[in-house]
Amino acid sequence: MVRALEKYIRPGVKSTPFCPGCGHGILMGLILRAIDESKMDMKKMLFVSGIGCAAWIPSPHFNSDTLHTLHGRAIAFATGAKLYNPELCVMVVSGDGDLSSIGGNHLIHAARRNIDLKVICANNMIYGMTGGQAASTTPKGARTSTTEQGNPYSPFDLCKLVEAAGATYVARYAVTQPLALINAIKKALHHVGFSFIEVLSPCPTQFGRRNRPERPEEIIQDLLRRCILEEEARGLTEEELAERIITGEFMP
Ligand SMILES: Cc1ncc(C[n+]2csc(CCOP(=O)(O)OP(=O)(O)O)c2C)c(N)n1
Ligand SMILES: [Mg+2]
Repeated sequence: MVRALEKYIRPGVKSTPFCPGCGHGILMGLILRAIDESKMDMKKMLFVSGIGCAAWIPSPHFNSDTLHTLHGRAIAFATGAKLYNPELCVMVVSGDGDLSSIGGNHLIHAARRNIDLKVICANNMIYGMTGGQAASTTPKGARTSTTEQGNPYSPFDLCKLVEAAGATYVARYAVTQPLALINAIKKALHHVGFSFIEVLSPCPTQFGRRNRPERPEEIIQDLLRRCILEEEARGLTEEELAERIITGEFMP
């Protein structure tokens, strides 16, 4: 068997910590595929992550320099590294909670300054690693360990947030749209300026078990049914769009 991406995996890494049905492993493969197709030299890259399941995507798995930092502070560390060595291609891979809840201020200000970082946010709409608490991305009404009666708050639209703050490449895709996602990551790799990709990644263990759909294959089918490209959404009514998740490139 030929494992085409094996050279990008750090020697000694035999498995990942992700639960069955988690989307983070799919995202991990797609990032490596985009790097491979872009012919990026991993020696000239730095991967920065915070704390959470998503933060394990690059570290310790990628055979490159990785900086596994403090919860919510990945973008702050990444900014420092990029300023110190502007030649470095700095990619931040972390979770929705890490980047937009505790780390929300770093996110918007790095976008405002248009710092040349490639930020990939694995959005499973919950704090997965710590027991399923509500995040700033948890949908209204969703049950989590801290909102047992349903989340009373509306979530951030992360793409609108960073776009309004000043990000210059912004896209959203689910792990069920692998080719579009690889393409978006390739574009972010070549874009100079603050690039942000929101990746919808299922978490059956913490989100699914408290909500519907619950089972991994049902969550995947649900994403396949609900994700719609921005251009396809244009002709639809508000009612037709109610259940849909709009994906695509929003900036430039
Ligand atoms: C200062 C601080 N506060 C809280 C925590 C506990 N903590 C670790 S990861 C995490 C949430 C991670 O959620 P997310 O970034 O969405 O990643 P996921 O596990 O869902 O992939 C929390 C609250 C911490 N490590 N440090
Ligand atoms: Mg999360």
